[in-house]
Amino acid sequence: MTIDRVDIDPDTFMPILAIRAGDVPQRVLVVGDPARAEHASSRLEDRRLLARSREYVSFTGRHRGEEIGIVSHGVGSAGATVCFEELCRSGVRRLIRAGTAGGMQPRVRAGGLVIVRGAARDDGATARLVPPGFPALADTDVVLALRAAAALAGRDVHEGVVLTSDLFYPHSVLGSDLPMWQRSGVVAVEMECAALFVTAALHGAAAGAILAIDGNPLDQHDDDMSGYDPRKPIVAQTVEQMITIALDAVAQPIWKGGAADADVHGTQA
Ligand code: R1X
Repeated sequence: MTIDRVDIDPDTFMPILAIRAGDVPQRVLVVGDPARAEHASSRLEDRRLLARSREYVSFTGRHRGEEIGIVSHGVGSAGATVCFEELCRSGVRRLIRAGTAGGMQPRVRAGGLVIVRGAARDDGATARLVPPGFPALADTDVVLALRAAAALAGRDVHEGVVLTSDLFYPHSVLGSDLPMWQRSGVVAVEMECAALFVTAALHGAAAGAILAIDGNPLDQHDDDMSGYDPRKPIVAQTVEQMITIALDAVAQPIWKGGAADADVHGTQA
């Protein structure tokens, strides 16, 4: 089952991703790292490189019989929003981010996986798009698709709200606000989910995210991130599982009448 393609001229050129709207599938896996996009795309059948442009590399191919795109969005909400906006303007209807994040609760540790339900908007880009009260929510059907794909992969996952921050390395002037966010109950910290969820919502597209945990800065008493080391075997293994789950979820049927067909308030279109 598919949802209707939105009415977009297939020859519209997306200037920053350097892709033609008509070449972009309705379902796209987005990842931060261009090398990870390239690596994940090796899982696709009939893989085709669409473009390499700045930090954005775009591939298409098929997974479980569905046309899938894989696109890198870089680090941080400002640049990632450019990517998400051009994908939505190209007619993408389901976007799943597969990325890395820091654990924010003691139980959320390196090697864990988090399915994201929503993101605290501590980023700069979404503040320029919608008022502060607008929530950055994952699409319910995408969350369910990710849960089902994780179960198929035999993986336990955490689930919850994450913090999307624009700051990776804090400085002594203002210090780190991670302890405050930990008290709020967020399960992980990363840098792009809020931008994805808000941009998708504004286009009536369905978005979600799954994150591989690469460390836990507060557990490690590493508030200034000086001990950050994502190159652990357990993280590499978890990233592979995350890609499997995310690809399966992005390829799952898009339910007619699901949130992808709803307006931003959840009313059926
Ligand atoms: O979202 C975060 C950012 O893209 C996760 O990894 C990058 C920084 O390490």
